[in-house]
Amino acid sequence: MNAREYNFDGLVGPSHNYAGLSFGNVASFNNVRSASNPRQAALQGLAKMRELAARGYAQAVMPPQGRPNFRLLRRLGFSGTDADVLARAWREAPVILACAYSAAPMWTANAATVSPSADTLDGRVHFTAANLNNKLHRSEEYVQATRTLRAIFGNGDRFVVHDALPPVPAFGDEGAANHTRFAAGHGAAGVEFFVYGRVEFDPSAPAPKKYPARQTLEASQAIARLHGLDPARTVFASQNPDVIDQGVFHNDVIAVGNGNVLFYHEQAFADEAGTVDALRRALAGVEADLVPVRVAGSQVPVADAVASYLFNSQLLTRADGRMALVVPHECRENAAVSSYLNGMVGSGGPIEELVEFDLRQSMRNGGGPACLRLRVVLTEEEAAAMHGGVIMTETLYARLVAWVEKHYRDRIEPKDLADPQLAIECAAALEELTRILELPGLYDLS
Ligand code: SUG
Repeated sequence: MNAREYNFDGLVGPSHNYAGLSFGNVASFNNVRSASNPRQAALQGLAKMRELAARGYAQAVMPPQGRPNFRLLRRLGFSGTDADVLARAWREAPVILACAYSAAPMWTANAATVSPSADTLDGRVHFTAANLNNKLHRSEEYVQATRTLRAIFGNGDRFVVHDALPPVPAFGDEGAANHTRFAAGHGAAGVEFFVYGRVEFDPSAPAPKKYPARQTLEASQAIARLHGLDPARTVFASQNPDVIDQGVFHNDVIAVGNGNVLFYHEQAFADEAGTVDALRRALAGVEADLVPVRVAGSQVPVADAVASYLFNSQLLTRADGRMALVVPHECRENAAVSSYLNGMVGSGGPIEELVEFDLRQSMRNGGGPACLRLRVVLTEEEAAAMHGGVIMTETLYARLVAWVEKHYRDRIEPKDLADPQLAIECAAALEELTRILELPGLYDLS
């Protein structure tokens, strides 16, 4: 079947900031309380979307979430007018205020897990919004993510958007950051690959010691059930707990897959040989040959992979069937990674081309090219059935750039989160955005 992979990139919101909220995410911790530039962050993200759309890839935009999250603040006992709530939260619990202002919904790889119709029992595209319950600042994203996905994929004949899994540690779910799909082509029946960091009901299973494992096996299995996946075409694998302890908080920081290619670090999985073998066997069942592109620790140490986000790249199939790797500039600034990439391109392997972007504003919070996008494979009929107002075009790009330039600040420091004017500016920006994207009623900010 004719199908394309749409990349839904998160549009960075007007209060983009660095709050050091993600224990286990090295960049988030290192940049705590430094000043951010929301305008530049949004423009960097839009430039990536525009360039990839211009190169012929199917590209769409995922709107930002409402900030601050007044519902969270009021639930935690901050009351009065909006300005009172902000002032008291800043005085008594600045970390909670930062959580309510978190920039994190921009990383839409964590918004949901998506199974294309070629993989599901009922032939519809299935989405499950991720509960992200490992971190307070991400634990309510699923409310708006579900609402946004239902607004875009509202056609029940073609799509189903499931409620998030129960928001408890046993079902910790981080969405597509721990999920990859392999297939001979986007429209062909595929193999869905789930990577988890710990097993709730088996205390003897491998688990990290220093940093939290955010995804559980139980969550991955529940999603596979909800989506009606064929067990013969579903593979579950344990992440290597040692690399979680080195800052690999999601599997997409150490591996990425596309088509029949798995680009990964030798230390990514608890059982490398068993994992690659399970994938190879499952792919054989859909008439595809797995092509592993393995990076050894002697070529790129884990610390360099984490610092450069080499594996948080987008692996895209070009119109000629060859593949391009979309990497952040940081990959060029790291000697080991840059030399690896020079050797890889043109070596006869499946990855033919490198595309580089400046995504520094996102990278400083631990989000690379792959974090910024949610992959949704759609047939032509499904693409026609989704809301078209979010598809990236030159016209939409120009309108969004003008909108960013009108509404966004170029500097936010921690103390600015207490400024009631910032909340007013954010609300005005989103109100106008619903008109640009033709999504009235997208937000319930009451
Ligand atoms: O969950 N950072 C995000 C980064 C998410 C990256 N996504 C993928 N790997 N797919 C996180 O750790 C930092 C926010 C702050 O510190 O202000 C943050 O949430």
